[in-house]
Amino acid sequence: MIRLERLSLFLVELPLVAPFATSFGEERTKQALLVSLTADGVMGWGECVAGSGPWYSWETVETARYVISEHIRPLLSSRKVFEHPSELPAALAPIRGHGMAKAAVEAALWDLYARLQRKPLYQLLGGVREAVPAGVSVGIQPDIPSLLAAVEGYLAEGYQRIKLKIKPGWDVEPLRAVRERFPDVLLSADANAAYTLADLPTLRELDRFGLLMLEQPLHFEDLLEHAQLARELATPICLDESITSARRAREALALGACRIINVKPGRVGGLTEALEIHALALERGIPLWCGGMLETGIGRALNVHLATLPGFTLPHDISATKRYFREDIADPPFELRDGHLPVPQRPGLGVEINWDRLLRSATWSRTWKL
Ligand code: NPQ
Ligand code: MG
Repeated sequence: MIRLERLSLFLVELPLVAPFATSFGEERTKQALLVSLTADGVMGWGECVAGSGPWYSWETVETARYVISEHIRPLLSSRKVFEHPSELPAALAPIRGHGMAKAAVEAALWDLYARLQRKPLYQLLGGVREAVPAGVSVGIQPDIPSLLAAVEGYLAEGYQRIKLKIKPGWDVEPLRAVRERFPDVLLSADANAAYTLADLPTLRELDRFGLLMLEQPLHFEDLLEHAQLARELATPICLDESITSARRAREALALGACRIINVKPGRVGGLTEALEIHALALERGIPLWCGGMLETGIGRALNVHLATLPGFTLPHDISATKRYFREDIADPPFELRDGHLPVPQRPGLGVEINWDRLLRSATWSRTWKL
C-alpha cells in the first residue's frame, strides 16, 4: 500500500547540445516539468513531456503545471492511498484530456511503487530485455553535407536506425542522399504532420527509398486520411501524434490508418494506457517502438523500461544522454553499448536525481503536503 505524503513540481530548462529542428520549429533548450511523489520517505519521479509551446501537442509545460497544481493535486489529496499505480487513471478520470500532465504523475507513482518493492520498473511491467536497441532522430539540417556528416557520426556511434525529420522542401533530396550513401541502413522519416493528401506525388517519391516507415505524414489528429494514404503507399505508415490513447489506437487499427505505432508514454496519457496499447498490438501483430521527446534522464529511463516489453520490436527514439545534453539532471547518463542502451537494474527507474544540477537548472518549483 502506498500512502502519498507530498507532491513536488520542478520546472527545469537545460541547454541542448545542438538546436533540434522539425517541421514545426526549432528548439535550442529543453524545458521539462518534473514531478515527485513521496511516500514512506521514498521519492518517485516522473517527467512531463509537454513542450515549451503548443507545437507538437496542444499541451505545454504551463498547461501541465496548471492542471497538476490545481486539478490533479486535489484529486490526490482526497484519495492518497493506492495499492497499485494502475489505479491512478480512474482516480484522474474526472479530468478530461491533459494526458501528458496525467502521465507525468502516473510515472512518478510507478517509480515510487517499484522503489518501495525494491524492483527495477521493467520487471513490474513484464519487460523481457536487459538492453534496448537505440535509434536516433536527426533534425532538419541546413544542407545535405551537414546531414550526411551527422548521419555518419551517429552510425559510427552504433545507432541501429536513422530517422530523418522531413518537411515540404526537405524530403526527397535528403532521403535520397542518405540512402545513396548508406544503402543498407534502417532508415525512416518523420513529418510531424507537415503534409496533406495534396502532397501525394511527393509522398509517393519517398516510396523509392526502402523506408522502414513514414511517421505521421498528415494532420496531427487525423486517422481517416492516413488510412487513405496507407492504401496508396508501399511504405508502412506509423502514427505518432494521432495516437493519444488506447482508444485512438483501436480506432486507427480498425480504420487501417497505420501498420506501426510509436508509443510515447506521455503522449498516450500514461504507462497504464501504454500497456493497453501494447496488449492490443501483441494481439494484432502490430510492431511497436518507443518514441522520444528529448527527455531528461527521468523520462529517458521510463522509455527504456517500457521498451523492454515483448511487443516493442523496432529500434526506439531512445538515444544516449549526450546526443541531447552535456549534463543531465539524473545520474548516471545513458550510454550506448553495441547500439543498445542497457536497462537500469536498480529499483524503480534506476536513475537518481542529481540535486545540485536539478536546483541549478530549475526556474520554478513548489512542494505541497497532500
Ligand atoms: C517525434 N521527437 O517523434 C518527436 C517530436 C519532438 C525525437 O523526433 C523539444 C521537445 C523539441 C520535444 C521536437 C523526436 C521536440 C520535442 C520534436 C519532440 O515526433
Ligand atoms: Mg514523431
